[in-house]
Amino acid sequence: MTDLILALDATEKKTALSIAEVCAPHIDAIKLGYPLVLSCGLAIADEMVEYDLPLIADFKVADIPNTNRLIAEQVFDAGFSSIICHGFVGKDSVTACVETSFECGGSCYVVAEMSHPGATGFFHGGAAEKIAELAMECGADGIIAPATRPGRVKVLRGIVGKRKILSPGVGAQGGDADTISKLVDGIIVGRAIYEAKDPAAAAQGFAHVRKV
Ligand code: NUP
Repeated sequence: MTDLILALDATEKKTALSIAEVCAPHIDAIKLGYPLVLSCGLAIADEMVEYDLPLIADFKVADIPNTNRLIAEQVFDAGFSSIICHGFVGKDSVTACVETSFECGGSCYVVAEMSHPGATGFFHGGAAEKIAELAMECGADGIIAPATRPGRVKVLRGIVGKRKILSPGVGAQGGDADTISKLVDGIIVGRAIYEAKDPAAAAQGFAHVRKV
């Protein structure tokens, strides 16, 4: 049983808001990333307040510590409750995101391994494990790990213990909700919901894996 996080990558503001509105009763959080924020601005977070759901900023922040801190401050000032950062940039950069999240009353998730096929080129061979260890060392709230590779999620679970795993790749990327929901704390679903003819019904279709 898991949380259902809607990856709202629709780029048209009206469409995005109407999808969020109809899906809100069936989801546990909304993840916004570059597609929607570059199209509508960070203030889109304000317009989502009425749905009363945690907002996750998926900017995969990957810069020097000072810039990471400045980015995280903007994100939390805008009303987000969580931020996603990259871990390969190292301990000081991840720490900047984690500390800023803590100071702002939010949470921070570190990408340990990505879900797309090409991710194996860099994240396999020990890198994902090292990043997951780093995320724990830095006090992150959890990691991002791929729904497309449940076996890898099990390995990473061995490193992060009870800390949270949020998992993208369900649906459009081929990940299976039933399998992965037993292993993680949140599944992240984008196109399978927001591109559906009836997004609310598509979101409701995941009700059996939600912990409600
Ligand atoms: O490894 C990752 N894979 C991934 O798909 C890390 C991510 N943050 N994402 C994001 O999850 C991706 O950018 C998109 O917003 C969402 C998955 O969307 P979809 O494939 O379900 O449409």
